[in-house]
Amino acid sequence: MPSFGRRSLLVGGGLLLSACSRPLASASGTAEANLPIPPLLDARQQGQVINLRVQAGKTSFYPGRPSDTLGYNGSYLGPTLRVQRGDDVKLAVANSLSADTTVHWHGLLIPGELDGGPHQVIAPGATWRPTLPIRQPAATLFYHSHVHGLTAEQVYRGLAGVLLVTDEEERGLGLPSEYGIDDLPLVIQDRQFQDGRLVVPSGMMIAMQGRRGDTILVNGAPNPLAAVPTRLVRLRLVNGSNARIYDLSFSDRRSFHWIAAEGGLLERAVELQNLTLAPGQRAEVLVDFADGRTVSLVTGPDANASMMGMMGGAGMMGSRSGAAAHSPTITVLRFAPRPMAKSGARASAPDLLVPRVRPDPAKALRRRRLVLNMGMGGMMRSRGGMAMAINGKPFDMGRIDERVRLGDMEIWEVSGQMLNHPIHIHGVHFDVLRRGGERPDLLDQGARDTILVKEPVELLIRFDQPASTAPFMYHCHILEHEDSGMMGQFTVS
Ligand SMILES: [Cu+2]
Repeated sequence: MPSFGRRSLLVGGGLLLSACSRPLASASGTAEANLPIPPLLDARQQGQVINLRVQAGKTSFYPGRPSDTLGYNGSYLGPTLRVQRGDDVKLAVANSLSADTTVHWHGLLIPGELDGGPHQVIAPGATWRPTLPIRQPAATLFYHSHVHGLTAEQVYRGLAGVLLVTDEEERGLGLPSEYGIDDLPLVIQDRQFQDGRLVVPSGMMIAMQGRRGDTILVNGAPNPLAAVPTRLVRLRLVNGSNARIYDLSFSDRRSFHWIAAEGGLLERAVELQNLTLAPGQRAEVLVDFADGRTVSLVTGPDANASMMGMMGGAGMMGSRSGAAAHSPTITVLRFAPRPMAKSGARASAPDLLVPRVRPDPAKALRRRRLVLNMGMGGMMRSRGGMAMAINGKPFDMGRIDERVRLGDMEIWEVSGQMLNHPIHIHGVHFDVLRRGGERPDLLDQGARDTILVKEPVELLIRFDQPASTAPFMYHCHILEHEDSGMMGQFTVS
């Protein structure tokens, strides 16, 4: 624990983002930071040109305690980018760091050479100019660094942001859509602080368990307070943590409606009381604040916490980083509903969202099997003593692991050793067919790009994006596992 109380340090804690759509003054006179809202860059309003500058800076998560951080167009995290289906958007990403970086458009269905994976390195001083064709349904996506070997540290220090795709179909549903008012991006991250300054833990246990922290940040603010209107509000939940899996619910156990997974809107809204969100996953939910009561979004223990205990993780279980992972529930952020100007959005969640033609598993032409390996000793040994690999092979930039035919449908059976691992596959959306040989879980539905596996999970995947000049990646989204070799690459041609 830091040597001083957290609460007393939060006054003015919203200094981190250079521009916000909402004043940062304390709403209720409490000492909590208000929720910062990342600035919105709408591609249409910018003539379909978006400029991002990758930069180093100082962020005071706590007043008078600057930390060394990274951000896009700011010192920590980046603006929310909004693009429309059917448009072509020109990006210019300038790297002003002294290290290589990349920007991966996580969830965007675009060809391999535009994907921003480890092969699209932006050297210090260079600018990368991809034109992104947006040809997919409305969704909450995620952009972040994906430079091999440094992904975990660069994301931990702040290189991540939200990317929104919109379309006519989504706008026709009357969902809450006033950015920063009743439509809130919430990037949830756990981070480790010492005396109010961000620290970057390292070592063998970190490679095993991923970097975790005792403090939860939302949009870069520790445990903030969000002022929301006393009506239906849409939360776009983004797990931007390196390794932590959240089990999210409300402190009063109120139910909410889950309306979108990584790939976009579901066919029907699903009423839930809690929702699991693994690193790299996103979920959109509708929450009714009409009763005006203050309520908190809280999380239960990490689904991997008990396994990490069995690994004897001293670093994890010690006083510095154990608290957040093991307390029964901890607060992510608080909501203070208050009357605000009326909107045209609907008052309650719709039952039906968007129809979707589900891919037919009978059309799958091939089955592949991926085992995410985590082991010690033998052929699996690596520098840190803990070896990360897929199908026994640690990641190699020079090796193509799988070759897929463009337009084909396949079933990939993915399982993970020791922990629950969030598998992310670039360039595709997929459906979960079976989990552990049974029907998928309620939370497995929808078009997905990242899903938790331990028991074998069958994914039905259609490969519609070419990756011939540069391959796509598949990897564990526990970023330290990815950096340590739990990643493979495939071509589509
Ligand atoms: Cu993993």
